[in-house]
Amino acid sequence: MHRFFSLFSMFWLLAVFSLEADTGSGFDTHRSDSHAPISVMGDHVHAKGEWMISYRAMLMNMKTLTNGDDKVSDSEVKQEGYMMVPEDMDMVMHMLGGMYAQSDQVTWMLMIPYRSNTMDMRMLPMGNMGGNAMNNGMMNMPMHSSMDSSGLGDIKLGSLVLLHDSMADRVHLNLSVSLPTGSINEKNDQGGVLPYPMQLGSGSVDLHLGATWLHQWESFSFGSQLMSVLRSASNNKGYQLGNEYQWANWLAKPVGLVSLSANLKYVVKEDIEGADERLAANRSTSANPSNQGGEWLMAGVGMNVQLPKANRLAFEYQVPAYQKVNGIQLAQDQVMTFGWQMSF
Ligand SMILES: [Cu+2]
Repeated sequence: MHRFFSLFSMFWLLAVFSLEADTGSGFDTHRSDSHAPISVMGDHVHAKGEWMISYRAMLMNMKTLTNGDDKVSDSEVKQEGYMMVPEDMDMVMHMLGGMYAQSDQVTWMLMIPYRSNTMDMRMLPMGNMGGNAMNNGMMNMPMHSSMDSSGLGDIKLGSLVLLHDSMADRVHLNLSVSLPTGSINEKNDQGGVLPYPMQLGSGSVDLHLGATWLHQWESFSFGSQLMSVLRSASNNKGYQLGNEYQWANWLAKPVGLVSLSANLKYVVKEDIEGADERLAANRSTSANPSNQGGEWLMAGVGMNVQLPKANRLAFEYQVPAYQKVNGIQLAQDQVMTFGWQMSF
């Protein structure tokens, strides 16, 4: 936590001291690299009266059961008392976005996500589980199973407020709120509640606060964005997702209508507080509230392409350069983001 606060203050000191006195806006919003890599959201503001609509698809894959930053074996997991482990998880998020600039200083934004998740599970070998397991009817359960969930996620709305606009730099604040429109009551065919990562929303009103700094050189650009997701309260199932903190830093090189980017993003997600009483925490590792969150350093390469009529297409591919999960979880494998944007 305070690690992030110190990063935050460093970021602002750097931003404030490195910016030249305001010499009027010269920031070129028409360059191919004036938009960040597509996985970064709320990266740019618009000029007064401008609209933008966008679509993003994010595909995330998780595999390899991990304890902290190390692979973990079945027998170690069983020793902790779990009956099942996840083997593989795919998360897809489709996101519709809208932006409107009320003035050069204030841009409003709306994001509507649709999520779908699949998780393959494996029963741990019975071995010394003995009579208890048999009495619970565990013998009748298949070795492998899979579960899925899909639907609307948490709708987010908010504003971007431009604080500084000079020849080479722009700094804006990201101020948004998400509403608990995503379900936290997803169940399997037998009516059992799905574990935390399979739910579609947080169940709480969340604040999304951050700041973005963009700098342009003649033939390169740099961007840095700090974002936080702060949960306002416990949800009606008795738990609260952990707060999240992200720090993305990217370099982009415009080559005509194409922008090539490299992005390094540090993500911290805190553990869940409380628990969904309907989930037995020893049933699978992902049903335990202390096996959630962690830290990830994601490295990505991406491309933005400017097309006629203010259309843009973008793609980014990210892999973890480092990760350490809280407790036992599947490790992040890769993230792909596709996007289309059109302004008018
Ligand atoms: Cu936009």
